[in-house]
This record gives sequence, structure tokens and C-alpha cells, in this order.
Amino acid sequence: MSTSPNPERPAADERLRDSAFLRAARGEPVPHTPVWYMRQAGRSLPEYLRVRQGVGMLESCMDPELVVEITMQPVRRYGVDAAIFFSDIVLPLKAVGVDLDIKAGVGPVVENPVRTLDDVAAIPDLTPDHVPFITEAVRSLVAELGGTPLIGFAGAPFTVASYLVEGGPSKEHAKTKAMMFGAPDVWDALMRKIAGIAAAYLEVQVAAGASAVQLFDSWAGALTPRDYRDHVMPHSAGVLERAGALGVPRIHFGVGTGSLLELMGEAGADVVGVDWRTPLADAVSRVGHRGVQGNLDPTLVFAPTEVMTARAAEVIEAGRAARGHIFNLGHGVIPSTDPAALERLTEFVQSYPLD
Ligand code: 1CP
Repeated sequence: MSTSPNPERPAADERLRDSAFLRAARGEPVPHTPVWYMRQAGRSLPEYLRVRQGVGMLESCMDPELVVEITMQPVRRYGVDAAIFFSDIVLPLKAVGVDLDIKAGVGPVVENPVRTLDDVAAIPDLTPDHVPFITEAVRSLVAELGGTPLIGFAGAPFTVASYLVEGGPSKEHAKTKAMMFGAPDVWDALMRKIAGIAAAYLEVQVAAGASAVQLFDSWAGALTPRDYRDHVMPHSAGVLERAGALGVPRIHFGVGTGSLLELMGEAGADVVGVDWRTPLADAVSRVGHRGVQGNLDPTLVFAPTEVMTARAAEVIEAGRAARGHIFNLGHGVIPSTDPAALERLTEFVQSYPLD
């Protein structure tokens, strides 16, 4: 029934549907534990540093050829079970016209931080016309990846709000939480605005062929369960609900979210991403009938190989009790990571016997 112009596409579609990554995300039996790494593309790879020379971060995210190349680099090198689209959580804001930049060694910086209802109203909603380069990059990637799934992603409302309100990276998220506690009308409008942009951005990626999505709420761990539930979760749930209508698995990830895992599952995830601070076995019992993703301490790749693999084996064993388990680090690859260590880790996870 395929109308695909590419004669190899139906076979690739079948390999894709049957891939270990998508099987695990759907809670089906797997031939091996699938593995990919957050920030698997990027600063830990010499081939990434080479192609990024003299090209700004946002500029590279808007260049489909470069996005395809950078996304493919870790797939080629490690043979991971999924690719993560090379972009950034603030890219859709840039695309609709927010004046921001990603500064090397710093991160996203916003020229005019959001403070008022008028500031929120000035941010346009995202339409596919804002991001034709994303559609083009995803389409090319899906063709090039063949049977390897592509994970699309967006930043969750709280984490993206933190950059917009603080004006840049922050540890305490104090201004953001001050708005949440003190200006509920502005907060609600801002969260709705970002949720709409995130959902529309995920729709674009899936329409172009991404076969799973991850919602990054990296900084949600700054919240108490009560504040997460009352002020943040409904907005993330809205994004996940719209993504659910696309028929692809949804992964919901945050850092330091040991006290939020149940809620992050309830927000509508098929798979809950777990950082390294929570033992995976605990996470499995807390997320209900959902899959888990994670959660080796990212610093373990600096340890002797036998220490790294022994800990990886513990993670895999704990994951077996889950509805599905996707192996990952508990947060992104640390830039000084030796790619050879990730190569060994990938090989170990993929060849770990499950019967
Ligand atoms: O100059 C450079 O090379 C910029 C470094 C860089 C890279 C490689 C940034 C700036 N973003 C990225 C790519 C990126 N960002 C990816 C794709 C790469 C991959 O995973 O293989 C993804 C998924 C993100 C998402 C992202 N950006 C998150 C969520 C994930 C996480 O790590 O928690 C967050 C919080 C950001 C903001 C951001 N962008 C860049 C930096 C340095 C930061 C963090 C700044 C801070 O500490 O607040």
C-alpha cells in the first residue's frame, strides 16, 4: 500500500517497525536492549568539531545538510539503535522570531527576557512554514537512516520557560519560579504558548518521518512534586497528548526528577527517562505500566572498562522488570568523553544476553 517513491522504503519501514528501539518503546520483547545516548552527537566527537568549525550552533541547526551529517555521525561510529535529531530545544523559538543565540561555552541566551503578558503575546505560534529546514532535514535523515529510528524532540514548557524568563542558563531558576508563584496569569500564558510551539514542532518532525519523540524537561527537577503537578504538569501533558495523536512512542525525560517520576509518567509518557541518581529498579516500580529509559551515570565511561560494564549490566538487569527498557546515560554525554569508551559500552549493551 506504500505510495513511497523510494523502492527501498517499504523494506526499511518494516525494519524500522521491528527495530529493537521501537519494540522496547512499545513494550514488546526485544532481541537485545536498545541503546542510544543523549547528546551522542556533539562535542565529544572529533568529526563533529571538524564540521562545526566556524559555523554557529543555530546556523548549523538550520542547515539541513549539516544536520543530516551531524545526526549520522554517532550512528556511523557507534551503531546505536536510534538517532536523535541534531537541533536544540530553543531552535523553534528562534524560528518564530525570538531574539536569541546559543553562545559557545554558555548555552542559549535570550536578548529580551519575558516578563509580561505583552511579552508572551509577542511570541508567534509555530507553523510548519517557520521550519521548512527541519522538514527537509528530517526527510533526508529518514531516507539515509533506513531501518534505524529517528527520535524527534522538543523542550518541555518549564525548561524552555527557564531560558526565556532568566535570559540564559540558570541553576536556581529563581526568576522563573518567581513568575510561577507571583504572576500566575503571565505564567499560564507563557506555558500555553511554549506548549503550543513544542507540540507543533513535534508534529512537524513526525510528519516528516521521525518515529518517536522525546520531551526534554531537563530542569523540572528544580520543582517540588506539588508545584510540578499544579503549575507545570498540565502543560507538559498537553504536549504529550498532542504527540500521542501522532501514533509514535513518547519519551519524557528530566534531570534530578527522583521525586517526580510517577507524575512524569502520568503526564502521558510511554517511556519515562530516568537520570542516574535514582536506581533504575526503583524507577521501574514507580512509573507504573510504562517503559523506562536510562540510566548509567555519564561519568562511568571514564572508569575502567570492567567497572563501566559491570554497572551497565546492573542497569540492564534492572530494566528487565520494566514494560520496556531503552539503555541510555542518566544525562547527556560529557564533552570530554572518549568515543572509544562509548563504542565499548554500545557493544556491551547490544551483545548482553537477555535469555
Ligand atoms: O556550540 C556548541 O557546540 C553548542 C553545544 C550544544 C549542542 C551540541 C548546545 C547548546 N545544544 C546542542 C545540541 C543539542 N541540544 C541536542 C542534540 C544533540 C544530541 O543529543 O546528540 C539536544 C537533544 C539538545 C537539547 C537541549 N538543549 C537540552 C535538553 C537536553 C539536556 O541536555 O538536558 C537543553 C537543556 C538545551 C539547552 C542548551 N543548549 C546548549 C547548551 C550548552 C545547553 C545547556 C545550557 C544550560 O546548562 O542551561
